[in-house]
Amino acid sequence: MERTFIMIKPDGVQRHLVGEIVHRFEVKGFTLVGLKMMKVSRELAEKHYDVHKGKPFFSGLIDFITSAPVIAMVWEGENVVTAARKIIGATDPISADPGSIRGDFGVSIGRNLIHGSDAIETAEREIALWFKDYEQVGWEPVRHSWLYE
Ligand code: D4T
Repeated sequence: MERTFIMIKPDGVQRHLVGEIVHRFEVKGFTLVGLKMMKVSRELAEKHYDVHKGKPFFSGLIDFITSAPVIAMVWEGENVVTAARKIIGATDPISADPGSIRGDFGVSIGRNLIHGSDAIETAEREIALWFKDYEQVGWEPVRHSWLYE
C-alpha cells in the first residue's frame, strides 16, 4: 500500500490546527502509520528542502521550519500521495482551492501550514529521511472493506 510523508509546519502547530489537519486525512479514508512531534534541526531541514538550495526563499524557509515544533507523519492508502496533495492544496494559500487545508486556513506562501510529498519517489526519500522503520506501524483498519471495493 502506498505511503506519503506529511508534515504540519510550525505555523500549523502554533495555530492549534493539528487536530483539524489530522482529522481531514482520517475522515478521507487514509491510515496513520507514523506520527511524532519534533523540533527540526537545521541539518534535517536543509536535507529535506535540498532541491530549493540557492533559491531566494531558502534561508527564510529553513529559519521558519526550525522555529517551532512540527508534526511529522506517515499516511497510508491507495493513491495517497496524489490525494494528499489535493487535501493540502496549492503551494500559495491564496491560490489554493477552498476546502483544501491551505485554501481554508492560510494567506501566505511562507506560512502554508503543511508539507506533503509531491511524488511516490519523493515520498520514499522523505519517509526514509524522517522516520526509522520501527517508527512506522503497519496495521489493518477494520473499516478497510467499507472504503475499498
Ligand atoms: P512543501 O514542499 O512545503 O510541501 O511545499 P510545496 O511542495 O507545495 O511547494 P515547494 O516545494 O515549491 O515549496 C517549498 C516550500 O517553500 C516555501 N516557498 C516556496 C516560499 O516560502 N516562497 C516561495 O516563493 C516558494 C515557491 C513554501 C513551501
